[in-house]
Amino acid sequence: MIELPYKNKFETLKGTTGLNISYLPDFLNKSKSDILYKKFLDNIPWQKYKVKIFGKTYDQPRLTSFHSIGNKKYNYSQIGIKNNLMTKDLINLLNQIHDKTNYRFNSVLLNLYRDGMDSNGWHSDNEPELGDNPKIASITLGEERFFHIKHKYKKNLRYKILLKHGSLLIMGDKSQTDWVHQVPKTKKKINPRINLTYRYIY
Ligand SMILES: O=C(O)CCC(=O)C(=O)O
Repeated sequence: MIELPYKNKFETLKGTTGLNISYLPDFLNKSKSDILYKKFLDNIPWQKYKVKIFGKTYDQPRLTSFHSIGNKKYNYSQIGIKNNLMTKDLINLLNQIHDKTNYRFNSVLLNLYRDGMDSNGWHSDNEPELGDNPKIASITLGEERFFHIKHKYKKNLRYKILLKHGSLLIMGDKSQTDWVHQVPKTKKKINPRINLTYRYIY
């Protein structure tokens, strides 16, 4: 797996084949990131959902909360996820992402990875309500974790990037149709990480 190089400016990452992701490590400054991390940790209505894999039911290995403008219905992983209202902080971030990227979003899925054993397995964000070629904006707060992305069919195309506190990652064109991504477990003793993925739901 190749670690992606990046600079301290917003750009599509080079050295990849057909992968369209952009990364900005210091999207939010440290004090803003620290404040939001604490606020979200304490105030988001985190829930533990169950998933069915090959007929067996498991706890999802992370906590989750979904928020949207206009009560959008999201059949995420078929877990019957509850819809919450957008808070002022969540709307502010949505507007800040729009200013930076011009992409429009109307909802956000938050994940709380409580420790290194929490994770997110290989998947694409490709539910029908996200449309044909979804773009996703992903903000990280708290502990740094590796994010892996690999091509669905070309086995040699596998990349990873360490997502930093306050960073923004954009998964652009074809990232959900031709690629899958994951946040793997780690045995290291680490602090919690919050991730926000902004999405457009039709
Ligand atoms: O935590 C991350 O960086 C990725 C989250 C993700 O893949 C998802 O919520 O679908």
